[in-house]
Amino acid sequence: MGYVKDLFKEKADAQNKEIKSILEQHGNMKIEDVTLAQVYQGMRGITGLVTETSLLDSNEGIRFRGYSIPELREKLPKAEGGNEPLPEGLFYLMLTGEVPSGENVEHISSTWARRSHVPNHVFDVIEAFPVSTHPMTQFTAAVLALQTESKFAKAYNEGISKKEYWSYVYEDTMSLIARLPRIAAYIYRRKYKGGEHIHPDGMLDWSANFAHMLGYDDESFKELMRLYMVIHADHEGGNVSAHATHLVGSALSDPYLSFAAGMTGLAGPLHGLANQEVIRWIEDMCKELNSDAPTKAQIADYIQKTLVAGKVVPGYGHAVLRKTDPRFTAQMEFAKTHCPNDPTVQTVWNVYEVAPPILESTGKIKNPWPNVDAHSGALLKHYGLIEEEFYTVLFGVSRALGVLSSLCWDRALGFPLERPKSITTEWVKKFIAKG
Ligand code: NMX
Ligand code: MLT
Repeated sequence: MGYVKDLFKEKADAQNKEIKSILEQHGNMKIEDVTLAQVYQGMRGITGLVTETSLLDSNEGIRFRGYSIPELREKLPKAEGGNEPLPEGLFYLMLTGEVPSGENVEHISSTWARRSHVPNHVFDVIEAFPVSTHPMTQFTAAVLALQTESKFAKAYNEGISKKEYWSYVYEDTMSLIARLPRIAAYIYRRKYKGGEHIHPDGMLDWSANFAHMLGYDDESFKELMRLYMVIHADHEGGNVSAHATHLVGSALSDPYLSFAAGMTGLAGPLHGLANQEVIRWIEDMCKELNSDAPTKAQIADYIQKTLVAGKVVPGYGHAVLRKTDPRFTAQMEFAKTHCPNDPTVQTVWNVYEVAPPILESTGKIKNPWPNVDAHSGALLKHYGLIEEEFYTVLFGVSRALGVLSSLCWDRALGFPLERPKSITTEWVKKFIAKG
């Protein structure tokens, strides 16, 4: 058994004891009331899940095991000569609750490199799609095709004890994360580079190898990938991709099936597809104005036009956050160092100045500030990764780190089938009438 796995088991045993004692002593404690408005309006503000890997504060943004993004950028191990945190370290932190050493991170990197082989039938499944198929559809289908490799599904079939679930979910988690960059890069090179695939380089860290297989060997692009993979990894448990993975996993569907469910949710424009939509929105604006650098007044007019057309301004707003997303700020800082004069980056910054007061003036948008997706496309475009349909796949590869480490916790803590109660409007009317 690898030592990360041992440490995880030790932490999970301790957490299990603690939860047992919390429930024995305080199981009947009420944490909040639920209103009819919440039930009808997307369950906003209802606390109904336990997700150990990260916690979102509506004003401050995300913290992973208590650490903010600036703290992660400082504390997590970096690649040699690099400044950005390695996502392997974030995975270790989310899984064990401990900040890893350089050696811990190298262990994860080499484990993932060792397990990265993707069986041929997965490539055959990708090849069966017309090249025009959206990359998120190809990606999700490839993950489902990879389900043939699930150790959990096999062990369950053979009849394992509940106490062992976590161990097989952990093994699937490690192998699935290891394989995702190869699958994603294959889809990218097939769709956009005429099928000229690039072999993995087992000596590189997970993100650098991903960048390499995509065809970007520039050191600063590799740094961007490391940062990108860290900041998109997790956003507590209620977001669509995390919640979907957790929900499907609660039926004891294996990690491949559960993660595929999360990815079909991430592919929606109000969730992860927003990164594609942001770049399209900027490009449509530039095309309409016949300019690479629209003025703030032109941007303001275009935002008004978007709102009048009954559309959302992509990259703005959030179901929980009420301030600028620190993931936006981290990308802005990266851009200030690496590409401050890029025209699309400058447009993103101009939108940031102009959009919030306009959105606020509608009187209905609860958060007029940018989210993670408002910035990411401009950075990718700067390095030549201009194919915006692919952006959500990058988000998906990163999100695997959070949702799959959470799935390990779900099984290690023995969480049951998730099945909340639903009601009908008829039921609501009777309830109101009763007073
Ligand atoms: N542009 C225009 N209208 C908006 C926006 C926006 N960016 N954000 C919210 N609204 C509208 C929203 O459609 C709703 O209108 P109506 O009452 O007519 O249905 C009203 O404002 C109130 O919505 P909120 O309560 O502020 O937002 P909610 O929690 O329902 O939704 C989002 C959150 C993220 C779905 C929403 O802000 C949005 O659609 N944003 C644009 C898409 C986006 O950037 N998504 C990415 C989120 C991050 N991620 O990666 O997942
Ligand atoms: C996320 O990263 O999942 C998004 O910001 C959406 C959310 O948190 O609801």
